[in-house]
Amino acid sequence: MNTANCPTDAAPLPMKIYDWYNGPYPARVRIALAEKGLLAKVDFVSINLWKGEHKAPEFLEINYSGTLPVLELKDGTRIAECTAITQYLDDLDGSPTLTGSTAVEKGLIHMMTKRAEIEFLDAVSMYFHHATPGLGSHVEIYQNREWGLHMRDKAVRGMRYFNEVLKSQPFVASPSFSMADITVIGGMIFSALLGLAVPDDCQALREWYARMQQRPSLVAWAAMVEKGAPTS
Ligand SMILES: N[C@@H](CCC(=O)N[C@@H](CS)C(=O)NCC(=O)O)C(=O)O
Repeated sequence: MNTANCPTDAAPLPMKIYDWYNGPYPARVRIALAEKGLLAKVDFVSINLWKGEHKAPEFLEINYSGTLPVLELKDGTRIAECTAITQYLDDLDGSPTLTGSTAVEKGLIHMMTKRAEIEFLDAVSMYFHHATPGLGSHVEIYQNREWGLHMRDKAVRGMRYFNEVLKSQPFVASPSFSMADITVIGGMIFSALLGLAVPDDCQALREWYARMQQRPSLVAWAAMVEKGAPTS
């Protein structure tokens, strides 16, 4: 075996990830890590969203956007944005399973990932930050309830869209599990945290999610969340 083509071994390790244990966006990267068998190669650094640590000047130096997660390599390189992090992790072993191998797969996975963000996950997030107490008044310095409710309705439309997609295919973007599935999973996780119900008529989406929850990566994530917030 030509180990020169195994960048996982050559990757600057250990990697560090700034995240919060049960955040829906961090979940995307933790699930990707588990799918790639890389969880043990990462040191997680907790940034407490509820205390607003992600908006502190020290953290804004790490990620201008003030959001989690952020991947930090041993050489100090920092990669924020779940899609970018997942792409990096997937390329490490030269065998991308989550972001596609062919040009068509890559195109479709990126399209459906972006669609899952815009139509579902990010809309749920906007609902949370604008039409609920969100992370609290010390973090939510601007709220627009009408916008938040509009985004909630958009998210429910997004659920119906993905339900239609999943009526005719087993995965969101391709014949196999991908980053696009992980992004819709993020939307489902966030919706569940907020009590935003999946409409009864979204049977295909419900069945797909029940299947996804049986994947070892999601089982591991749920077990980690079950343990509760880190103490340090
Ligand atoms: N586009 C970003 C969004 C990240 C994001 O919104 N993360 C949440 C964590 S669940 C966050 O940091 N929220 C805090 C806030 O927006 O105040 C990504 O894909 O990484």
